[in-house]
Amino acid sequence: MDGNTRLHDTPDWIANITIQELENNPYPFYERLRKEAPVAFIPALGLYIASTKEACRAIAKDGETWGGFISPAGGRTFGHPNVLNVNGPEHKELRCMVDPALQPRAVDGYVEDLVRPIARRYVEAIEDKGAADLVATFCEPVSVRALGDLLGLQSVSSDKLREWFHKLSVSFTNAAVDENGDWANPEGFKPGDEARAEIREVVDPLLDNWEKNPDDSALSHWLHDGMPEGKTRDRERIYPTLFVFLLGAMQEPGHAMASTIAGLWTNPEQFERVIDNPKQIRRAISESLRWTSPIWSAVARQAKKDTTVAGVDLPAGSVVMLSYGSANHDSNDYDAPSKFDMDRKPVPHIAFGAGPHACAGTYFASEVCRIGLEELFETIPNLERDETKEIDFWGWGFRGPKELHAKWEV
Ligand code: 261
Repeated sequence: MDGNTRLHDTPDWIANITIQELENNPYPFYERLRKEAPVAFIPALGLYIASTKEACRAIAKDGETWGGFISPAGGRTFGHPNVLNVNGPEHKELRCMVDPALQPRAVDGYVEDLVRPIARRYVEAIEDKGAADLVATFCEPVSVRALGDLLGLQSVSSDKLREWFHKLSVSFTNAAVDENGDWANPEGFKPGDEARAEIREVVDPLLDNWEKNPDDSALSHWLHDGMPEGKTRDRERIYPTLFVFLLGAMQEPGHAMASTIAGLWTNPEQFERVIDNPKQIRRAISESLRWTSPIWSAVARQAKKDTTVAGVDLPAGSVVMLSYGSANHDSNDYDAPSKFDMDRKPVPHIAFGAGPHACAGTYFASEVCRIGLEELFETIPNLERDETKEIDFWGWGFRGPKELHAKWEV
């Protein structure tokens, strides 16, 4: 955490913030940050946070000054080198490994055949029940099955993939440090350690097979693409990025689907409009990504040289976390930002980031959500919120509804 260990004049309201408060509801704290300290040092995290759209965008886009950097808890969870925290040629190599399967042109070629049957299967499993928690029975399973099958993990059950991302997520977001900069809760990394060990046990034999028998799966391509004839990529260069995918790319399309439904439930007129006109699902997803950004505050950058952002001087080595979920509520860009409103002016959100480390899965994730929600709304057009159950959003690093109780006449 070099560059961040200097003494800071931190006001009490910032010094006393806890990760738990942020996880329950980050919005009030961030509203004040955006007004009073758009780039602020947060002692509980041992790093800076950027909270406005302008600061987040400026940092993300400026790859000359800012390099991709993983939060300390993220580095502890994924290991090195992963696609989030390498730069220059090393970053290019890992992007060349993951990008081909996720290019819009490639996705258009397979995504219907991949995702629609999956979505149909999970909606058929609940269709006759008349009630369900859509997070556990639909959003998460569709999200993990779509990416799991793309990667070549057909032999791993959806429940196992869900367990893995939940465990990796607990570890990734175990970010609190004490006054010495040491982990406040070292036990919090255990679930991630367990998941990683199990993932290697399951995936190693699959990689053994793909080394000799390449196929169409994305992981087979990760092994072979860009390698000299007869050589495959070293596994230590694959696993850290695979762990990144098994967390973020597995979890976030599910969060996005769930938040889209929850957002629509806050606006019955717009919900009805989307059910009647599925072409509007794309717009609903986009507004939902702004309203509750799934990767709310989980990516960071490190200054390569001394620089100034939002009037704050940041020495080389400073780490700044980009809180996109806050940037997407910036009142400079959005009126009444906490309202879900599909009809608002389409000012682009920054939920997929920007610049050299912008999300590789932007198009794939959006298509998974679109097809998932199309199948759900077409099969169960009389879907309603179960008003007897609360909708609790949770998470600061990653955010979405914990459960989403729906009912319908069968
Ligand atoms: C595939 C993107 O995954 C992540 C993004 C940001 C933080 C952690 C992740 O696993």
